[in-house]
Amino acid sequence: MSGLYEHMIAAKAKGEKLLAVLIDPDKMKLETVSNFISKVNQSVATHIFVGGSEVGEGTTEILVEEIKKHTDLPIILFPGDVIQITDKADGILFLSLISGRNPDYLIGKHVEAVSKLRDTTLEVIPTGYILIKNGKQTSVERVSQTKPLKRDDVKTIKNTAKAGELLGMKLIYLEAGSGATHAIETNIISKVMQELNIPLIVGGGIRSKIELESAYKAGADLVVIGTAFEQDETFFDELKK
Ligand code: 1GP
Repeated sequence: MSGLYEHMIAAKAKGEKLLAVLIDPDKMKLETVSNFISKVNQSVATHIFVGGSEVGEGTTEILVEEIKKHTDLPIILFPGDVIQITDKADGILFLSLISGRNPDYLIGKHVEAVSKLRDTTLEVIPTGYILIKNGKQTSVERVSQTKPLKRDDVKTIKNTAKAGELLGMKLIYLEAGSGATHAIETNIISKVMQELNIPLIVGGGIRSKIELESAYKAGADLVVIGTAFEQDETFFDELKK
């Protein structure tokens, strides 16, 4: 599969909204993949993201192979670490945690990843990853040892996103954190969207169709949902094609 980014750009130009279902290899059992993916296939989801903050070596590859057996949707790695890179997926969000100041997550892990990426055909999509405070400590915060940006400091959030774009990143991802108690506020999404020419991803704490639509309306081009589907697969019924 090629042209993942081109497809995102084309969708943005047409005002078509995208939805990624996030699957954490640490939480998904192989025997439940087939049933779960059949629900994804019947929903409006356009992408499957695979990744987590703390995933054991080899787990991601086995899971991606299993998912591939059941869907034609593009599978994009959303890796918390270099060990999650596998050629079995179609693409990878090459995330730089630009809200933080930990050199490992800004550039260090990326240097480490290159020897693995060289041997793959993955489409690499440079992504500015911005963690925004949601009230409780997220696993990204804990693992990366960085502080999220404050919700009320919209100026810094906007400037961070724009700096990412000016550095040549192709996507900006506003992250409230997996299982966040509050999704990113719509005013933050719309202010950031106004700054950017590149597609905007929003994720973390989105649990209802209303919240999903509000994020789209505010300017998110692609929304990522993981926990809500993990906790209640009937949510897919509300999102049928
Ligand atoms: C987490 O943005 C993703 O990295 C999705 O978050 O699990 O809260 O949907 P949820």
